[in-house]
Amino acid sequence: MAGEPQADCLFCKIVAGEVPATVVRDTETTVAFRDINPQAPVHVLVIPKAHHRDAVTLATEAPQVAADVLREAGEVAALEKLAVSEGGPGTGYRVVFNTGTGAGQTVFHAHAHVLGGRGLDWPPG
Ligand code: DGP
Repeated sequence: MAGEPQADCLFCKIVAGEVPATVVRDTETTVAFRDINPQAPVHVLVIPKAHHRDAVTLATEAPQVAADVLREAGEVAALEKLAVSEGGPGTGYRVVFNTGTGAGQTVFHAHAHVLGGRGLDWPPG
């Protein structure tokens, strides 16, 4: 059933506390933790606690939780002083949802990457 924990899912194991992670925020529906392989000075993943395979599937199956993930991305950015309202050089951040293997998705449990703390090129690679 949609949203049920999957035994072979790494991020479900992080939600369950079976795999350790450096958690920066925890809500009823989401958890945010530092990426193990950071691509920027700030690189935090925001995930729904429920299992959905990617962000668009999450938005279809549980739209309120998709909104929670996006709101939490903003909370993480504020916590990490990336939010545009902080002003100054290097502010602003990117929220990325890699979707599908061709786009670089390697963990099939929906997650937002929150990246910042350095200049971010456009277009991305
Ligand atoms: P993606 O490639 O978009 O599916 O992103 C998956 C991210 O998950 C990738 O940036 C690395 C991160 N990651 C993989 N394994 C672990 C882990 O065990 N702990 C943490 N904190 N992050 C992980």
